[in-house]
Amino acid sequence: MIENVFFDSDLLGDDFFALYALIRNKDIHLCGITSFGRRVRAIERAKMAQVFLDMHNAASVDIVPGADKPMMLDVRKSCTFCDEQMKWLRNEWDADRRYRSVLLADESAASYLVRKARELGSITLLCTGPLTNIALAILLDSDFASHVKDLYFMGGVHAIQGNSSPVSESNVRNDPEAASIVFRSIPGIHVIPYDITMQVLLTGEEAAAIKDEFFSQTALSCCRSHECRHGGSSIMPMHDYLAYLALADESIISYSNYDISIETSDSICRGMMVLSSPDRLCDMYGIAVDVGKARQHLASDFEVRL
Ligand SMILES: [Ca+2]
Repeated sequence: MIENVFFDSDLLGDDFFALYALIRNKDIHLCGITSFGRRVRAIERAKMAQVFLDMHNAASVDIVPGADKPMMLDVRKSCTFCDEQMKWLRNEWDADRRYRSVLLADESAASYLVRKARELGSITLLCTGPLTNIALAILLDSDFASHVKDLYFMGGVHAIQGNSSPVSESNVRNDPEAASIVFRSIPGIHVIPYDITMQVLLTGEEAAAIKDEFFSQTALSCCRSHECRHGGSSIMPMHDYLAYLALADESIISYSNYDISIETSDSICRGMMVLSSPDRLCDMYGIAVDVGKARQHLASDFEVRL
């Protein structure tokens, strides 16, 4: 059993694949969700997560909205392809339903994480968006990092061209200062980088074959987004779902040890993840993924023949 898990996410598109797998996995105890917003604000994303959890009978999970912008940068342009699916969830919120935990009073995501870390003593973080909320928690409480048992992060790129700049991946590039604080403060981070998330893919045909309509339509939106932005084939890379799998099944990903830092200078390298030879407590950078096994999990979690 993996106890005291918190999901910090920008809750859009493939984040919901990770969330669904998290709540249906009986070996993981998901305590709370914290959201990061941009064009669609964190509160709106938290409401969508609330609707989603209620639909799937996961009523005991806390949901707390977090930061709406990076620590220093302006908000950058983000994908709009999932807007229809998200709008559908948002409309469900507007209907006459009773909601419980979203907006835990006036508490921010960072102070919520600090409070829960103190209460529980030890927490595990699964992070599939920019690391702003985690960095703010570290700044709020100098002991916060010592309560983090494990942190799994979808982000960074090394061996291939990035999706945000030639040398950066968007979760890091969208808030390099936050990522830098987190990597300086928490040792032993499991990094699930773009290099390997681009190896676990759904095709457009496979997306259309998913039984659940919400996931099928979301996957098709992600396929269209990829086709439009990168050209070529209609595919959905399972970035955030693979980060979930790294937490759920340690045999899926092989890691190499590096001392990881983030380039924050105002240059074309801003947001680059720098891997140095380890000379202190190491981070773990994913270098290979068992694609067959990852697709088996995917087929089972989303009832689709792959
Ligand atoms: Ca995400």
